[in-house]
Amino acid sequence: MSYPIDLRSDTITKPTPAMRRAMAEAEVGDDVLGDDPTVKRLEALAAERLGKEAGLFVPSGTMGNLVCLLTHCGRGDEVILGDQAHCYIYEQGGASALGGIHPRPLPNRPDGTLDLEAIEAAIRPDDPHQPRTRLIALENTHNRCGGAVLPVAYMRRVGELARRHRLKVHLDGARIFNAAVALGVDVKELVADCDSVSFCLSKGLAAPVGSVVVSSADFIREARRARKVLGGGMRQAGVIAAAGIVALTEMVDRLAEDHANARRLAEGIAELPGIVLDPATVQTNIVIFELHHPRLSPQALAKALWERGVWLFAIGGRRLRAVTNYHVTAADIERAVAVFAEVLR
Ligand code: TLP
Repeated sequence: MSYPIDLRSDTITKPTPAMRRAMAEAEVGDDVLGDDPTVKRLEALAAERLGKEAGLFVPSGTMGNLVCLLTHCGRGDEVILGDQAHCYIYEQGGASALGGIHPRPLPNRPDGTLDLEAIEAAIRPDDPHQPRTRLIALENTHNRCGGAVLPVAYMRRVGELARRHRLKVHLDGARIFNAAVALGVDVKELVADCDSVSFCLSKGLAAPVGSVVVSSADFIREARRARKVLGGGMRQAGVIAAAGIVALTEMVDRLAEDHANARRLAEGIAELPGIVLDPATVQTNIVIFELHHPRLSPQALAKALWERGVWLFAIGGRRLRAVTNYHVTAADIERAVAVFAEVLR
């Protein structure tokens, strides 16, 4: 049993011993000059895994999304995206602040999808009064929708719709390997209809830093320019890319353990006083629930749990979020459930 039981996010994961060794031994060079063999190896591996031509190593998921939006869209162009999307809510509006890109938010359904008819209806006509629709951005798994998985068939249908209207599709695939593992499909299949994908190495896969953007070779050439203007050109970045290679080769399959732990946590707390949660909706490593308790606000619950060594976040309104990760064991989950029971009863 490890203390504290840190369920604030999967971003808290620390590098594994194998990652530390790979980092210490990494061959490096100046990656802005194209000299870092380890970064190149990671980019090629990521592209191969996701079935795309090329990859680009970036420092964060936020930069991955921003680089892609800046590459797809010019100033005044519009991106259709979910009103619960990470890149709409949690990225400081970077695409509009830095790129003049106009967001067109549509309601995310509880399963993380956008209604296809609503997408189609939101596409602008060729009219000088209006911005030009360029891009549809999806998120899979969907963070604010409780780690919901967008299935292959849905991704396909959005791809078909986009092609019919000559639009591009970007995927915030921060947790795309969680989605692939939950569905039991090859990740390639899940992203086949996406023109660009940004995925994170430093969440469930436990690398200390970094994300990778994958797409066509032409797109990645342009994205590399966008990364540079944002200050994301890194020099001897092989030191961190080495951990990313271990993340991709050794850490994907074990995500199933995080999913099982999340489901168990949900089942354990769902019946407790004040908790509103259907455990059947927990598909991956994120558990979002509401609290309607006579004594405790969500903030008060988070504080009481914190004091007893169980860490999670209140995320607004009545909602709280717990995220299982590499450092949380099945025994920790049983302990966390017992602490919840103690606080809520
Ligand atoms: N998400 C973080 C917080 O920012 C909320 C978390 O703890 O979940 N896309 C998605 C879907 C994400 O969940 C995140 C991070 C990002 C992008 C941004 O990644 P980073 O933090 O590497 O910039």
